[in-house]
Amino acid sequence: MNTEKIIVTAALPYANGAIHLGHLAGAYLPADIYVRFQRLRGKDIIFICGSDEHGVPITITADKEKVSPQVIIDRYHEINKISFEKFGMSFDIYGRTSSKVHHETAKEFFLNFYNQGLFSEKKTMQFYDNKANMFLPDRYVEGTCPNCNTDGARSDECENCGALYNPSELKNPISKISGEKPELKETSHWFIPLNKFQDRLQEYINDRNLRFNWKENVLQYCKGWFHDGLQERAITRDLDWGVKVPLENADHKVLYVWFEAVLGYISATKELFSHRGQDSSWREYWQGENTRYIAFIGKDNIVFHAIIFPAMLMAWNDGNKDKYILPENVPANEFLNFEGRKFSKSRNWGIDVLEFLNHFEADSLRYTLALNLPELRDSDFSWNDFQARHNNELADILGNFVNRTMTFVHKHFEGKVPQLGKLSERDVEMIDILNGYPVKIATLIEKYKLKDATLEVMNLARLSNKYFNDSEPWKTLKSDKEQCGTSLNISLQAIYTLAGLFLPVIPFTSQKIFRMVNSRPVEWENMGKSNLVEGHQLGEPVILFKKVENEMIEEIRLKTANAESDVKKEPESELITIDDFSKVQLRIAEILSAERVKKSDKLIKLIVDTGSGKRQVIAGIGKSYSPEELPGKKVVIVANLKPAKLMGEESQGMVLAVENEQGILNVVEVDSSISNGTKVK
Ligand code: B3M
Ligand code: ZN
Repeated sequence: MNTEKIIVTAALPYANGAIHLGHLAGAYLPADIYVRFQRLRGKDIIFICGSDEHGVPITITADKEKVSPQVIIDRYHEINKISFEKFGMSFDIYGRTSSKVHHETAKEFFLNFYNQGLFSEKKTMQFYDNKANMFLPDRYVEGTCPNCNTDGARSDECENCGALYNPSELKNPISKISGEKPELKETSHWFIPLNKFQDRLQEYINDRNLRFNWKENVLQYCKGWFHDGLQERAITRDLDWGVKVPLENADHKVLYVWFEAVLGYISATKELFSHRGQDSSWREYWQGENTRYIAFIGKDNIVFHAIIFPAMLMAWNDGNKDKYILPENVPANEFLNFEGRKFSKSRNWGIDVLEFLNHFEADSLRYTLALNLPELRDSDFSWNDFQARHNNELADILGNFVNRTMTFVHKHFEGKVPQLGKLSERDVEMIDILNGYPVKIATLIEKYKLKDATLEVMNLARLSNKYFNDSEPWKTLKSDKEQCGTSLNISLQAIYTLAGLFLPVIPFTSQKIFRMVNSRPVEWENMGKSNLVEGHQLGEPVILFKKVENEMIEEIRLKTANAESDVKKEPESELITIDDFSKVQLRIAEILSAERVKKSDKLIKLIVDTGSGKRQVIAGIGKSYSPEELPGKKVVIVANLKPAKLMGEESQGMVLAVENEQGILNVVEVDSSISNGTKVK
């Protein structure tokens, strides 16, 4: 049997903006920790990432800046590549979906499916801008909602009331490109029948979950999709930017960005091995029976990686001799907030990676993020926490332990590893602890409990510090030099173990420590053993972490949390009287339960307690929240709204929410101490 191989991929970020801390905590840091760990275990592993350079997100940014999409992708590909390098991401390749190999790979998949007769071709009506001579993707058209009459509704959905409709129903449509009224024109697209794969996908996820323990948030999300029933999905678009549909009569049509972006993992692997002069080796990974494939992503990408991509690979495998492997696991994280709020570029809320690393070390950030990973639910980055973690843990515990041990050995043992003499009970205990640690940490990392793994390694640093203190080498130096040497020897082995086990999380520091002890990491399993032999000459001690002072935090806080000053001013609309306002009854209600509305990824059915009873409210927040995170929230509802039907479900009221620049909704919440039914004035 050929030896086990591992592919790890991290979501390909759109090359239309700079990576921020939220991205790092969502997918990239977890992936990097995992990969570095597996490399230390001697595994044959490849780590794949790159820029996602197609789709409407890119063209919209380009339109806004009045430059070509190429300018945008070149700029952000470069920025993100450098950001990742400085942050210590150890990708084997950072590819681009604009590459030739990628276009060929994507076309190959499309044609293969096409020739298998997998697709259905269907005619639909789509907005067309006569002035700009192009079909308008959804986000390029705005109008008035046919359901609630709100302006600014998209061509097929209203963010305000959650209604879904056909583009032909939208009132007063306006093209965002020309500002003109677009016309509806017939177009045809190719659809992939995901419904035909539903049973096999469910079986696949069940199987992988039983064997590899999928994360609860991912399972729940998939369950929601299966519950609603998978539908046919259009995999082409009328657009000029992207991978051209490789058929005659398909001018101005490209592959839907998600259809080809996931294939970017495969094309980047091809590129990696062609750089290495082993053109066909990519198959040993993607088509090797003994390959484990793990896809790290953020929660908004779950459906594409756990459902659509596997369905595509199944479809390929149905019609071809060379079979692709499917993901073993898709350990998606939830979102990271910044100082209690969602990241927002336009409101200047949050911080880009490069900016951060202009002020602080990558490892301080990696460590803090690792301890705040949104593994099960959304989490938060705060400057106070960052400062405290850096000062009280990295500097005071790890840095201090390494430094005091190293200086002591240099001062009293000529910088050489002292002999191990007779062992006291304390010594034996410490040696046992060190021996047991690699397995303990490995078990956590294999389960994607990276937060716990990081906590535990820092605990080892605490224990080591305590061991040093309790051994009092400064006393035994005079009373019992052999015993003194023994505790220093064990402390040095602890430094070595810490450097090894911390390598996946804080690789730059780890390297410094290995240089200090003048050695190199052994395989993970052996990291807790006596790896520094007696008499081994150590290197010079250096300070690992300088303190982060309050002024440094205040300076950057001002720079990066300038939210209020930047909020857009709403144009003054017609004024209303206080009587008009008092017609609207706003009340506090508590969400008791939440579930997705069938066949809608948008709508969530809420049962709320309004103080005077329970009622059902349908909220269009399904793309921003999973049902599990809603119960318990105290929200504001419009209590005297006429009941309305949404996708067949009656809604008795409306939940207030605000939308950020990424289109993520935040429900307006109040403190849990406010009672249900309280009037909002
Ligand atoms: N570019 C979405 C995102 O950046 C998308 C991921 C593609 S992974 C194949 O979140
Ligand atoms: Zn509406």
